[in-house]
Amino acid sequence: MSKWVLAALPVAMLGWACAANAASINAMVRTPDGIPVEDAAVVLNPASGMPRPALRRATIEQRDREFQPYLTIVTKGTAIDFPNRDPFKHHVYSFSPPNVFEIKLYADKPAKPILFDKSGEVVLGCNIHDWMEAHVLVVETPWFAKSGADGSATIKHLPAGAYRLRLWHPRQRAVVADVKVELKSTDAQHFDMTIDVAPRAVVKKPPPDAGGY
Ligand SMILES: [Cu+2]
Repeated sequence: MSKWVLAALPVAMLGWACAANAASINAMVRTPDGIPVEDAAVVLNPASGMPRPALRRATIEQRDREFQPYLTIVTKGTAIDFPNRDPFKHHVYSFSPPNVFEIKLYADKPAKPILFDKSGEVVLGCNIHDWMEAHVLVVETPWFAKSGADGSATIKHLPAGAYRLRLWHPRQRAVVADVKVELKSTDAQHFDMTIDVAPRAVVKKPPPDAGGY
């Protein structure tokens, strides 16, 4: 929209235009050696006045004797479904306070989702399949993204304002200091970020025909 058109708009419309959530950030996450890091959480916490997030629903599948996805980021108050897509039972648990829970041996979809109403880091396991591992990061803010295989994570539709940018990974070797971010209404800011991540422990799973296990 050109400047003279904007100037012709009534004041009420301008107010709306200023309030639009038009800023975005993109983070490129790499190891100190420059290798792209997948499954990093990029989280934007407003410096003041956390908005009330809309209630959400998420899904973590058990498929081919693995959790999918490996990392799920949710806003506090999200209910997560744990559908079992395998032809045998799983037994999902978390020992991570304060989000401790257990879904005892089950097939198909459990009747109720699990409510994640406390922020924090949650490790998921399965009592039957030792190698199964997944993570949930429960955050306060509605603004977050997960890096893809290329190490890139983008958060869109951000209101202008001051934020703290948090970088986290389930296998990080050290805590990364938050970065202060100041966003104007139409900013698209880029951040090159570094995090040292341990390799995923390889726990060998038995062949798929091992008696339904
Ligand atoms: Cu299992």
